Amino acid sequence: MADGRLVIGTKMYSSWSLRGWLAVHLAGLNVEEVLIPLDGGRTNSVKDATPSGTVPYLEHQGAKVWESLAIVEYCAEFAPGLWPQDRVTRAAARSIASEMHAGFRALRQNMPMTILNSFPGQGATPEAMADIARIDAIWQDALAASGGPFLFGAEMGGADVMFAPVVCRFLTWRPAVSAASQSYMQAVRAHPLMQRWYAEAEREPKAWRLPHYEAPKA
Ligand SMILES: N[C@@H](CCC(=O)N[C@@H](CS)C(=O)NCC(=O)O)C(=O)O
Repeated sequence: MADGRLVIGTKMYSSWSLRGWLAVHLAGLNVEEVLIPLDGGRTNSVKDATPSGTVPYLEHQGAKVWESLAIVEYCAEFAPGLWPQDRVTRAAARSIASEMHAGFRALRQNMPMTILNSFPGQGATPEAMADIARIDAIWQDALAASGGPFLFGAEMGGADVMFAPVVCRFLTWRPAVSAASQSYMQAVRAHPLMQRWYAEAEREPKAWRLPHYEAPKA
């Protein structure tokens, strides 16, 4: 029997859900997956099922956790390896994870996560490109210090979880990034959990597709 449930949204589109889902699976929590198709606005069934009216939302052994970064932190209590062991490196990992959680609005608005689509060169507003330059620098710094293939070494960790939907966006919208960031994107995409997420997204019903995510940005 499961120890709780993880409520998520449409896998084709829900970037925040991907974060919660990766964290829960990397930590090996035994939870039932409850998937609610998003309607592109405030989805009533999400409002009814979660305290914040958003996904992801985790209930596990009496704990109720919303906000993707809080879910990563909760999962790290069961799998401390989600954060680097070294205090200074851990501070860097938490900083970039928090920066991702709080920022990069222009990227999110102009290059939404829509993982089954390919819109190379679209959505590249100056503001989105400024966000992308910052992300490229963050990734290059972390990879240079750790040696990769993930941001803080050999395994996918909490910072990678927070940036995984950005990798998905970049794979769809294809902005120019450094060679180091391209290798990083390949490593993230090749991770077994990412392969599973993409495969499950492909099996989602066509009726769940939303026009906002299915057209390239001008
Ligand atoms: N800051 C929140 C953001 C969560 C969020 O905005 N999730 C979107 C889906 S990706 C949502 O639930 N939107 C409401 C809806 O689509 O009904 C987090 O980190 O979890």
